[in-house]
Amino acid sequence: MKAPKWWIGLADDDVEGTYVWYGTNDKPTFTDWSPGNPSDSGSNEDCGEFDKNGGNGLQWNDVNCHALRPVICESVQMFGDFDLPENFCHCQKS
Ligand SMILES: [Ca+2]
Ligand SMILES: [Ca+2]
Repeated sequence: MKAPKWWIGLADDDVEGTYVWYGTNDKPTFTDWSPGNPSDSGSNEDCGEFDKNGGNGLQWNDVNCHALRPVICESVQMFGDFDLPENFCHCQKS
């Protein structure tokens, strides 16, 4: 993985402070927020990201949903090693 940060598919844009998985609205059974996060800085951070430099490394941070990040996708099958383009997606709900 080349990018330093990636979307992980968690958001609290429906109910502030309650993070759910994008697409299912299930609450996560595991979290790995970096210290001090989720911080909702500026009352403006509703999407979760992996941060390569976060906390102990690859811990989670909440950030503005309009930030552009590559996305990590759940898959049941490996299709080989490939890189998604930079700025491929963001987690803003439509
Ligand atoms: Ca938030
Ligand atoms: Ca944050």
